[in-house]
This record gives sequence, structure tokens and C-alpha cells, in this order.
Amino acid sequence: MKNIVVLVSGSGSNLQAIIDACATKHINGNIVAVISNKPDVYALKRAKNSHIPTHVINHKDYLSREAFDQVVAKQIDVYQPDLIVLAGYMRILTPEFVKHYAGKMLNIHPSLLPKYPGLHTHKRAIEAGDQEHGTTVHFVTEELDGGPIILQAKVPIFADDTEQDVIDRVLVQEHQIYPLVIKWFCDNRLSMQQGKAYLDNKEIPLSGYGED
Ligand code: NHR
Ligand code: GAR
Repeated sequence: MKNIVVLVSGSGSNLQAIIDACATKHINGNIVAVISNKPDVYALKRAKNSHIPTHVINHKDYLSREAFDQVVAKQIDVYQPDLIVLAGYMRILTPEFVKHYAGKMLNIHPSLLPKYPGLHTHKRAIEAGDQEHGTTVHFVTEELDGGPIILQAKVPIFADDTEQDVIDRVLVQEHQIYPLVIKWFCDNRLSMQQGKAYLDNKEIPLSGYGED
């Protein structure tokens, strides 16, 4: 069993999908703590409902990103986790923090990376007239949304879609692919070596599993 710490900033629907996949033993892992940089977010309620320890470390209480990240890392390390999962976590991480968890930290980003790193991805895709959008699970490296891609899922964008329509359509896919990738990691099938992602010791193609 792997121990997992999940970092959140929002509603936590991805956290819920991971909680559920652990509960049904689909994921061979245990969420040992949920840490939020924002107080009062719904993700904390979800964790509490499942009797998972929670911690709020408010970034506004710290003068620098370095000071904030040091406190977050100290709290994470109390749990000695095998895996750190970013699930809607909205703070950019310092290089020191990323190095400390190299090869042990995953993120899900709502775009078909390398398209649209950063924020407001759904709006940017709609405004660009894209006919498809999607989501990407990747290892976290120092480069924002630039770590090796593990798995992507695509969704269509229809002509009359609102931003919320696309957000919701992407979330449905995220709740499928994030638990699957976490399952791979917990089954010792997934790793990062020299900046590349491997599944069953085979290099994953640059745009993710299944895209070769
Ligand atoms: N940190 C590193 N070093 N590398 C990555 O790949 C990271 C990361 C931290 C977070 C998630 C990412 C996403 O999936 C993520 C990946 C926040 C921002 C951002 O600009 C950008 C990308 C992501 C998360 N955050 C603002 C900041 O100043 C705050 C925005 C807000 O609070 O609304 O940190 O999209
Ligand atoms: C998800 O769509 C995730 O990809 C995105 O925020 C949403 C969180 O939803 N992540 C980011 O934008 C990271 N910067 P959730 O809180 O319901 O899981």
C-alpha cells in the first residue's frame, strides 16, 4: 500500500474520485492527508467526511513562496508519503519543493499540454476556436505544466458551449484518468527517470500513453 498526500485549493471533485477509487481498492493506496492552501474549500469537507486528516496552510500568512513551501513540505513529510498528488492545487511550487519530491509528484492540468499551460485554459481554448480540449496527467517538474506527460483525455468543444460546459466535460474525463494513473503509480508500474515517464519500463510517448 502506498501512502498518498493530496494538495487541493478548491472543490475537490478529483480528490473525491481518488478517495472513491481507494475505498473500492481500485487504487492500492491510502490517502493519509489532504492539505489546502485555502481555508473553507469544499475539498476539506470531502476529506473530513472520509475521516482523512486535513491541514490548512494559508499562503497569505507567508511572506515568500519559499517560506510557504517549506511549511507545506514539513507538514507533508510528517506523513512520509510515497506519492504527492496535486488535485486542483493553485499555487506554483518552488524549485526546492519540486526537487524534494522528484518522481513522486503528479498533477492534472485541464488542457491538452503542451497547449495552454497556466490558467484559464478552457476560456483560452474556446476563444481560439478550438474544436477539442482536454486534460493531462503529468509528473511535476520545475517547469510549470512542463513535466513528462503520462495520460491525456480529449473532449469536444461545441459551437454553443459556455466555459462552464467545457469545464464540466473536462472534469468527467479527469475523474476517469487521474485515478487510473494513480493506480499505475501505486502498482509500481509508473516512474520518472531522467525527465521521462515510463510505464512498465517502457518510455511513454511525448503526448502520453496510447498516442504512439
Ligand atoms: N509547480 C511547478 N513547479 N510545476 C508544475 O508543473 C506545477 C506547479 C504548481 C502547480 C498546477 C498548475 C495547473 O495544473 C501546478 C503545476 C497554479 C498556477 C498559477 O498560476 C499555474 C498552474 C498550475 C497551478 N497560480 C497562481 C500563483 O501565483 C495563483 C493563481 C490563483 O490562486 O488563482 O501561484 O494548472
Ligand atoms: C480541475 O479541472 C483541474 O484540472 C484544475 O482545476 C480543477 C479542479 O477541480 N486544475 C488546475 O487548474 C490547476 N491549476 P476539483 O477541485 O473539483 O478537483
